Amino acid sequence: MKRLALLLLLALIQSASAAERPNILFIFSDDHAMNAIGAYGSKAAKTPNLDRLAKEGMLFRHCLVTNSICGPSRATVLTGKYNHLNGFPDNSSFFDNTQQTYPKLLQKAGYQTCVIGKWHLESEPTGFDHWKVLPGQGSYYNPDFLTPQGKERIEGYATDVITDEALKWLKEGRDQSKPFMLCYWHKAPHREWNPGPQELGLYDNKTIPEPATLFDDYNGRASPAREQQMSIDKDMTINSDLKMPWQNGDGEEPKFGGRKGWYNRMTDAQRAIWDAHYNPINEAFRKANLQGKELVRWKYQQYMKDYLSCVAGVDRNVGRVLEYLKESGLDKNTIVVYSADQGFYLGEHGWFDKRWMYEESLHTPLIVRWPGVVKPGTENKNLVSTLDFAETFLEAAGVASPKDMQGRSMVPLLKGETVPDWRAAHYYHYYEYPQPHHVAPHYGVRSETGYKLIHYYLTDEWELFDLNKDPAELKSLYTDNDYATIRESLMSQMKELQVKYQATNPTAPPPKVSTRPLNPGKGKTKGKAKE
Ligand code: SGN
Ligand code: CA
Repeated sequence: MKRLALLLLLALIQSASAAERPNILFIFSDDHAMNAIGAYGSKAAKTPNLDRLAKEGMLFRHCLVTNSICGPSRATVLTGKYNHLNGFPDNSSFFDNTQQTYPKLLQKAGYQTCVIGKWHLESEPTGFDHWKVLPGQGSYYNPDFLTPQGKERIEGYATDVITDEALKWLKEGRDQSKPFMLCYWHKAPHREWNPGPQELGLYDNKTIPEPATLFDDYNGRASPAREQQMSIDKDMTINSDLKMPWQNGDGEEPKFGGRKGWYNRMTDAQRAIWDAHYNPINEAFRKANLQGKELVRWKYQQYMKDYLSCVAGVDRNVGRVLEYLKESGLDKNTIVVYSADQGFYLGEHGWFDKRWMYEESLHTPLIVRWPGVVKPGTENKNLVSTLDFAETFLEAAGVASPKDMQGRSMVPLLKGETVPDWRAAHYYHYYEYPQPHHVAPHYGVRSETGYKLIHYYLTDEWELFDLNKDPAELKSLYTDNDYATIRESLMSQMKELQVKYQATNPTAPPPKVSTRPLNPGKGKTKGKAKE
């Protein structure tokens, strides 16, 4: 009899927990290219924890951003809207924090909400029960954080510190009777790709394979590809990006920020580890006196080693959080999402940075583990978007999406369902110009069938790519007669999407808040966006 009662009780508890709303752990890193994740096929990147997450979840091959740059991408994720509607088209914007966001809706529905780490939206976070965010870009070493109580500096390496703070909130900070949404948002692997003490040297004695387009000549494309300022050759700096102390002969001495800024910020102990790693590399480099292609090759290797070391720091820390979820039993009812604000160039076209509608920066990683819903080890090839995140989180939490959000919930895709009317083409618009990096503003569409149309509207130039035949996007077919039908069909898809997204006047400057008229709380988030 007793046994029966016990069994009944167990069954009751189980059905109650099955009906419980899931927690959401939203891991978002900064500038993490798909090509730097093992699960996406990288041969060089060491990402065992992300790879395991992919094995236990679903990996999306085509998660596309709406504007490949930090603040705008985050604004879209929060609002489920394009930048011309959420007022944040470029990094010098200021987020109207009175507008509707998914964290506010989840909070209203009884979720505990929290954001820790990179924010870059300049106004104070709203809709969060707890927040602790980096000012602007934040620092890799001994980062400052903005909190409702003011500024706080925490000693350590940003990726580790952000994780410590996230774990602290998970363990002690939240109301445990409620489900949670934790935005655990990393600074790494953003420029200048400063690795943490634990990862320095991880790629010593390794040679990272070069992309086929490292020495792209930009023929076959419109003028913007030639006129950018994001090339490893011309724009990657020795004294900051490549960690080299300035010396006579390097050109003008950098006056502020850059290496000086972050190097002086380190503690003596951190600096000793740093110097032990970089001094021999720097000496060898000075001695070698490389020129031309050899110099580009060296810069590429050093860039990639730093970048991948930053990625490895993110991966190790993701592992710490996943371990805690497991140990606490939270893993059973927690959706884990890994993504980044955009992709990044890892030497493709000779570049670093992002911004373009070309594949490497248009795509961003997306891996989702959702026990009992997502079949482990699966892949999805639909054109999903960061525009869809808000509505996906809301549906997962059982909250209805407001009509004015512009994405679509990915929950059916996560359940493995085929959705015949999923988007056939994705709309994109990049605005920030001319600095940094001098990438001409453009908008366009990328179709599910592998065609892409881009309009650089300042010079009225167009590009059309056939990704099936030219995956590296080296030859525009815009004026090729064989592609006339495809061009017309892309053009009409683009116009339809502009109507759908209320973007029918794409060349007009989008509404943007660039000052601070919004009553941002106690005004702790000082200053304009520092890029
Ligand atoms: C800084 C970087 C740029 C980068 C922007 C925007 N320069 O300005 O290379 O494109 O941030 O990045 S740096 O020398 O200061 O690193 S974003 O991810 O925040 O959009
Ligand atoms: Ca970014």
